[in-house]
Amino acid sequence: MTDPAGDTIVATATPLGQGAVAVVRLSGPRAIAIADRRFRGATPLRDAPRRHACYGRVVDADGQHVDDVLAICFAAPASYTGEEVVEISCHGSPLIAQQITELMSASGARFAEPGEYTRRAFLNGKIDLAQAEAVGELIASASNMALRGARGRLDGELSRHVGGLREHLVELAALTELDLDFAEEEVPVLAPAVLAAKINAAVTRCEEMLATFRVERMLRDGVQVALVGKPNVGKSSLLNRLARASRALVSDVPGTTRDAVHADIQVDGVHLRVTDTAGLHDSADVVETMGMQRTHQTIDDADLVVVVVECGGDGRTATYETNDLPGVSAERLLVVANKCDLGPAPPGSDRAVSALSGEGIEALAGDLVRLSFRTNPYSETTTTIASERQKRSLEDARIRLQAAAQLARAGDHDGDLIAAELRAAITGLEELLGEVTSDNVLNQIFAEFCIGK
Ligand SMILES: Nc1nc2c(ncn2[C@@H]2O[C@H](COP(=O)(O)OP(=O)(O)OP(=O)(O)O)[C@@H](O)[C@H]2O)c(=O)[nH]1
Ligand SMILES: [Mg+2]
Repeated sequence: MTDPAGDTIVATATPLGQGAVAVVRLSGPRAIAIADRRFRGATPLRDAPRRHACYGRVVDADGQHVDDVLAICFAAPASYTGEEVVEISCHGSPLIAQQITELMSASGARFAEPGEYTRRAFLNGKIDLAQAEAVGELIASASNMALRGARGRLDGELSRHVGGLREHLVELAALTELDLDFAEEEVPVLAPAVLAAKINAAVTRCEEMLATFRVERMLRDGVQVALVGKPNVGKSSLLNRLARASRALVSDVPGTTRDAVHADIQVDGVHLRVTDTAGLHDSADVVETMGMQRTHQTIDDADLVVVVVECGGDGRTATYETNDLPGVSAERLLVVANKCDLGPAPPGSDRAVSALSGEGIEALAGDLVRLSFRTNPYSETTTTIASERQKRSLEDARIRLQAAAQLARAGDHDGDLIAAELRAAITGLEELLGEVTSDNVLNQIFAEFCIGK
């Protein structure tokens, strides 16, 4: 196996804390031999059947009983890492798990680095790089939707999609190169217009995948929703209603909220991070001005900006002027009229709610999710990309394909240039899958993993 260090690693695979069971995992060419030095069961692990739970004890160097355990041995390559693996389940005490890990280390195993098991799985060809990243994403998923995306990538959806595109480009490049070989013959294998159309179709596929990046980010980190508006319109009251908890101070004094206040809520399996902000108006107050600067930052970062106005107000707070929020495009904007218990909603508002009575709040929560995904149509079957790295590789591929398409459209038989661009695009896709990769890239990816994964 392509074990870079040729050594056997050990780590606790379960979180440090009390639980029913903790698992210590060894992986490497001597995993079973090392575990056997501390395992006492009906038979030594080396003679036990593979993938079979073996009951026994772990003992320390003096033969003292450390814990009763179940050990399962996996023979290479039929394991998570593709190497020989032993998983030892002990009682879920962090102390016991640590003792067993240390005993295995004293018997010849090395403490694993973060993500080293998954890294080995990648290096041994059990999974590709997009799938390795999906392991981390799966564990970090904060919502059901995020989980579904990560699950799909781990199952190889993205890899198949990108792999299919790469195959297609390899064929196109080969046909283009074929044209070069028969350059004297007047009729090209592929007419320039046909070639350009085929390359353009590949550009579209890259763009479709790139468009999913924002969606995945929203699913993973939560959708950022900003509540903004004039003072006293009820932004903080709305936040509290949405969060079903008293998160922000509410008072009839304008300028109550100074700092940004967050509340995390789950709607339809999506995690929304709603931020209440300092009311926007002209103020000489230093602290309030600082708060308003924060408001502008929150607006810049938001996926959706909810402008709160009020019903039956003094007129000044009931209207929203587009020039109040320069730089916020219409599709990122929702105007919500609060205090609908006091009167009709002012013209120009998209929704009417009452933070006081709760009217319209549930519907609003659902709308926040729908609107956030409006510009990024997402369905359960969409193949999504999740990491910055995947995005960069796809962008590289797209730029090369666009250049190739332009050359093809020009139709001046620049076959070698077109082929070179196609080959460069193929390299971009191979980078995404991790077929060409550097230690640096791997270090970056796996540093974000936890130890034992
Ligand atoms: N009648 C009625 N009053 C409301 C409603 N929502 C909020 N209020 C009242 O409006 C006043 C201001 O509410 P806040 O939530 O503090 O308003 P805000 O927009 O956060 O104000 P600042 O933080 O000062 O910008 C309070 O007295 C609330 O009780 C509503 O739906 N109906
Ligand atoms: Mg407030």
